[in-house]
Amino acid sequence: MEDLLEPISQGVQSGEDKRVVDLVGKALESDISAQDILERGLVPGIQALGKLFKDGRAYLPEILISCRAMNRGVEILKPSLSSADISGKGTLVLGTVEGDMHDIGKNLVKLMLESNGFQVEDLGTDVAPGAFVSAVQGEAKVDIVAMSALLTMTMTSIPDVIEALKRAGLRDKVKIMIGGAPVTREFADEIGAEGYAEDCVSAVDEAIRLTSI
Ligand code: B1M
Repeated sequence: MEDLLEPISQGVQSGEDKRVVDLVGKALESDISAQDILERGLVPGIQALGKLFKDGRAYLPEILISCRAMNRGVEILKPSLSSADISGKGTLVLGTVEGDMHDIGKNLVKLMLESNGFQVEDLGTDVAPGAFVSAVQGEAKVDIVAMSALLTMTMTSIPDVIEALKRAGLRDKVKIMIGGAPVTREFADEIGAEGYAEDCVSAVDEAIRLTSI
């Protein structure tokens, strides 16, 4: 299995989208599960590049090229990740908070939630507090407002959304779930968010927990 997963990770790191597409296809044909390909091939690839970026050994254009390779790999996995038995488990409004353009992690969270029977309204990136409020008002029933933040600077937008929901009289009608690299369970507790997940797989467990309390 590692014979294919490691090269997938390498392909993402070097931004070779055609190679990634080819290898992901081969991995699926070899009966490696879509979840393993995602978690043990594609995601480690982009994470390894993140470390190089931090150390000044990779630059933004390289990251964008790798993101494209990662996204093309994810596209191929989508049909295999979709659950055959989609029964409505609950509705989420999901977005990356204001000032933040990162969406790879958010898109994976969405993919995993939808694959597990949740309905997700994706508001995209750089979502202002008012847009979260309008989205909740626009749906018949929203169970969870889910926010992703990848920058230390934009984490502070999360309490702004909670405050906007309070002002609109909606706070008690929804649960809040947050995540993203700098976000922690402690931060969630501090700002009064009921839910936190470290990765896209645990986001599903957390959404199930939140919709059952
Ligand atoms: Co940016 N960036 N970036 N970047 N970028 C980080 C986040 C950074 C840590 C890199 C670094 O310095 N090592 C750093 C932030 C430092 C900080 O504040 N702590 C950083 C910076 C500084 C910046 C810019 C300011 C750079 C600049 O312009 N000088 C700039 C900001 C732009 C903006 O948003 N306003 C910027 C820009 C970019 C790109 C556009 C080039 C690109 C984003 C492309 C895109 O998303 N479409 C990018 C990327 C790719 C990264 C890194 C390399 C990778 C992020 C990623 O996609 N990871 C990142 C370094 C890193 O994280 N190691 C970095 C893979 C993804 C699968 O993981 O997003 O963590 P992640 O999601 C996980 C979990 O966190 C969790 O589940 C996901 C899947 O398992 N999760 C949730 C996420 N959301 C969740 C929500 C939930 C639950 C779980 O519930 C709702």
